[in-house]
Amino acid sequence: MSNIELNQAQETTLSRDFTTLTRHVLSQSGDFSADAYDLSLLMGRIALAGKMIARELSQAGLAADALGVTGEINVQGEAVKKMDQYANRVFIRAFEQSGLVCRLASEEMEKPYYIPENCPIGRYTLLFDPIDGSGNIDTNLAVGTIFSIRQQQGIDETGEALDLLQSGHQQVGAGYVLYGSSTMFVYSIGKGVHAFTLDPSLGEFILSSENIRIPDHGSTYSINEGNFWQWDEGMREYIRHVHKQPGYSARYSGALVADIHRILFQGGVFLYPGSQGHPDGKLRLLYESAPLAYLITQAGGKATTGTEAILDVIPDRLHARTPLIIGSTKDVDLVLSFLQTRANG
Ligand code: P6P
Repeated sequence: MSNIELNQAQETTLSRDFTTLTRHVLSQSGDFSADAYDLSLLMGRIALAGKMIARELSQAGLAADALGVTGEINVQGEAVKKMDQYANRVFIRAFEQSGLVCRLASEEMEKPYYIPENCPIGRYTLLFDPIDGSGNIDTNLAVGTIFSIRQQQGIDETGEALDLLQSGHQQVGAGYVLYGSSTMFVYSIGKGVHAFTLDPSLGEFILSSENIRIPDHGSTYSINEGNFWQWDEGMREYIRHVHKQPGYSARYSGALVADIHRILFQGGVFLYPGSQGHPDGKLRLLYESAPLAYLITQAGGKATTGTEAILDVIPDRLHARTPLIIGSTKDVDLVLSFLQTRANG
């Protein structure tokens, strides 16, 4: 490599290493307004929470009393993992005295958590699933955090968060942190989808993929086939189709974020349909399906309940669930063709 090429390579690396998350969000905003700075700072606080959770996860296997369950049952009726509780507390601490977020709504909390010192100056509500896929923690498999950012509209006098019961189009930003072989931060504020990889030596998320576009088709279909006999006949016919067609691979990790991350980069479709016992499926709209639908749509993909675009769904309660079919446009459309054929009899 000539000296000139070496310098160019070093310049490229330097330029990349200085494209940190907060700088990127600011550049995405296109201006240096107070709103742009607030969003940049907010994203930076989420990233700090992600780094703290990543650190705890990396040591969970060694730290006494870090794995396993707390013995409590959350609002979802699920056993609370110790890491779920820890991650939820990290988010609360990350946003106290931040002046940014007035209200936190989490899978782990029945009601939203208000931070009075941040209201009304804090103009955002952060909705999040602190650890998605926490069943994977005790076996050291990938897990994630999912977040959705909405404007705080006025003071919620009743504390019922009725202003949050709006469609996913109200989101001003969304993303996830993936705790995998590396820790990644993927976000959008409506101007494309961008991925950052944590450089532990710097303690910074560094830009690794910008303006990600999901392939319009992929070989992956991601679904828990253990529920096969619980699904509608149209969904079963789709599964029989991909079983018979060459070129499909089943991939299902038990963590939504990990499965979506694969599909974002390689294409394919993730499905968590409704079932006879649970017609609304399992996944929660406001802090799982809607933020991921925002991201995948921004990347050129598609997300639907099977009858309605996820981003159009208006929930009737904070912890509402929806069926989810999400991924490459051609693959989602193929699923819909089976569902609609069956529905039309
Ligand atoms: P099942 C994890 O509990 C989660 O919410 C998602 O991360 C994951 O995709 C799904 O549920 C797994 O659910 O019923 O297949 O174990």
